[in-house]
Amino acid sequence: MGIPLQCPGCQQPCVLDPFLAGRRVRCPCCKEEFTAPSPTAERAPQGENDSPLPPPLPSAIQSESAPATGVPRPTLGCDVSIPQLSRPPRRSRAIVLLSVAAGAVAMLLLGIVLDRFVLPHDSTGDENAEKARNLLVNGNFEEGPEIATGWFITLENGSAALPGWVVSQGNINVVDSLFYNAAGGKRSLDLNGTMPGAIRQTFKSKKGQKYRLTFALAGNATAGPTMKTLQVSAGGKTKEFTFDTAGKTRNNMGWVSKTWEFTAESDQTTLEFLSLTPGDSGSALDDVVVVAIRD
Ligand SMILES: [Ca+2]
Ligand SMILES: [Ca+2]
Repeated sequence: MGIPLQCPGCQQPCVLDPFLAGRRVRCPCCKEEFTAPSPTAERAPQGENDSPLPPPLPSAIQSESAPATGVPRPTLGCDVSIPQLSRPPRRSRAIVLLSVAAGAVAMLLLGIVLDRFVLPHDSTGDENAEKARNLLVNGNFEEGPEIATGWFITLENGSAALPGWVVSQGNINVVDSLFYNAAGGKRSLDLNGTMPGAIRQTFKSKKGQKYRLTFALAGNATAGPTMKTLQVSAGGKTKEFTFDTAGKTRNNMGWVSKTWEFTAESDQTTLEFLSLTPGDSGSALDDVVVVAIRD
């Protein structure tokens, strides 16, 4: 049996299905939203001045809107069936919106983390492209005199036995990778032969052009000092680099990549690596690359 009531908005007499008692409903006539009275309120005694609620509409009107499922469809007295308000409470909507926003932020952060720390970057491709543009000859020291496996040779000041390079001070060693691991290929240098040495190479450049030098640096840990130091010079500038061989071995050289930029002063530039380490075990050097770069 329906609950007779009056829409608080348009005052239209209505008959509410008991199914909606105590729930939020909308008047189909004026669209006013209000809470349907509970059965208890419905039976509350009316005062003398209270207006009696209108009689219920014929049950035929209510039953016409019953759904095929057999579940009574709620109706009001304007002969129009009304749905139960299904809009979630504001707090629920806020929670949903916050959840969506939090999810979007989480996806964004996940993308950043994957991009920066997980997904592999094509650094190998970049390095190969840079080596292809290398302005130096034999920057990896793979060309040169034969070296007995697991051994090294000593090149004295003035030697041009290494294609592209000249020994410019003291002496150096060209070392087979079975004596100590090269950064790349089968050979690398010890900038101290039996004493501190230096090597240099001159390449065509363009005055005012900026260049980037990269090279692999480690140290010959066979003998001290532990800290190995070398000086790079080009374009009228110099820069010192150090490498700590503490904990390093000939099988675990700990090669690191170093970068330095300089500007050419003329159409020819000489790049030099000079050992500042005393003794016969100095900085280890491999994979030297010079490329022109934009400002
Ligand atoms: Ca090499
Ligand atoms: Ca040496």
